Amino acid sequence: MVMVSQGRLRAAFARRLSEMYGQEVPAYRTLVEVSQKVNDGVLRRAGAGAERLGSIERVTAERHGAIRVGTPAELRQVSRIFGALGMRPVGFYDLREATASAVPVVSTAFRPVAADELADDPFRVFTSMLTPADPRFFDPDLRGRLERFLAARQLFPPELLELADRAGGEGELPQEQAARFAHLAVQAFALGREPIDQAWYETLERVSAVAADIGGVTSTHINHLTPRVLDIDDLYARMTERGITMIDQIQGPPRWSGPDVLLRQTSFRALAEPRALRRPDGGLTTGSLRVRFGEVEARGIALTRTGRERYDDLQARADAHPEARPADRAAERSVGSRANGAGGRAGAERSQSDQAARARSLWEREFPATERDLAVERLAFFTYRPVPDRPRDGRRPGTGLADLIDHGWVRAEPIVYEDFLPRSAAGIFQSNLTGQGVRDDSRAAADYDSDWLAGAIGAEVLDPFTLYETQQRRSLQETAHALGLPEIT
Ligand code: OOG
Ligand code: NI
Repeated sequence: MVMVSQGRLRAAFARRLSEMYGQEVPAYRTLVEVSQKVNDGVLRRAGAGAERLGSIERVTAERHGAIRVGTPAELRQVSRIFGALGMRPVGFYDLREATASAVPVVSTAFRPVAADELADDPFRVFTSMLTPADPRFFDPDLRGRLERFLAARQLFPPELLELADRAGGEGELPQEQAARFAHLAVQAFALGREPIDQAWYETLERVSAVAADIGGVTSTHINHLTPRVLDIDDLYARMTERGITMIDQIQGPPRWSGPDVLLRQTSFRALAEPRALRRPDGGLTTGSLRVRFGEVEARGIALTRTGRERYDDLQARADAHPEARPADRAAERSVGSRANGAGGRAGAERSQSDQAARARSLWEREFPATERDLAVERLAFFTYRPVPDRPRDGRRPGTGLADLIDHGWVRAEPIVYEDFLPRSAAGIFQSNLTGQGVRDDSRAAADYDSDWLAGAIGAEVLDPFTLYETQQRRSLQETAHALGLPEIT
């Protein structure tokens, strides 16, 4: 019997999902096509340097998706399905107050964690769960109706979950069942066809478009599928040339002359799609909903906690520039009224490009501009290796990392950032919402944290920093051993 490993199952699922999404959302095909052109260009320009943050095979196949579910029980099922693909929950993101719009969710990302699995196919899914218990969004009556609605629906057929458990338990599936699993899983994440209860959907939409997207329908869906590019500024320009209106901003670190770190993302709103709606009088009608969008990203080196604090601080300072405030406020206000006039939009663009320029100059001044400095200052994560043709003149190397790198004993290879950024994620949510919704800040938030999420999923939620740290530490130990050093400091 031919068996399919979890890794191969993950790659097959990601491929099929991409086919489905390409059929349903034509703009995604354009995005993939343009991404490919951008990557080809970088490869031609930069040669092997283009592959410093992953082989071109990995980068070309690399995607992340996003889904949203309603209850801990649904999240546990999602965890079983992604578990079958060798993906574990990593990180806790609380997006509830990260935007001006109402985004009542907490999130994690399911992804592979081992370096070889990531190198093979790093497919990841940003997964959000609704927080009906948060009284800032839902009053007791609405919460009760919402929870009853969610409890009555079934997102995943039992056959899919059974196959998932088998793949999860045994680490593989026979070929035929693997194909069946991939088929059922892709179906489960396609856009639902069942008519939507219009009144219910609109009730939720008044509170939050995200709540309606999750709790107003009887199914879930992939809401975007993001390819990876090696030059996101080039991609942004090319998409704009093709007449696709991108959001005003590339989220994350600015374009600058130093190494790529963390994650830069940008997105565009997908077209409205026709959906069957059930009117209050019971009749059917066709409405249109915008629930899917396009996104693209460039990935860089993972930062340590200290590096991440530097990043957060620089971003906050680029935003908080005193002269920028009034313009930024105007830009925020204009988000909701984009359709009404070009003035607000031009203002928003100006303030966005000012923000980008400020961020860039801050970075050029303050952020280490070489991988070497990021390594030595312990701001970013690397895999360390002994240099094969290191000096062999009988001298003993010192144990300091800086010396070892500078004198040709040790090489540092960047560890790619495999996770998400809460601020960017919130920006992605925000940029694709229609109404602002409402959040009553006079009420206390319901508590949700990483431990709560782990309890809900019934599995450990891994800490991204710990994963990178472990990988780095192991490589330092192995390198020390190979060089006959007690340790590297
Ligand atoms: C998820 C948005 C977050 C990202 O790349 O930061 C995200 C969603 O809209 O459901 O995908
Ligand atoms: Ni995304």
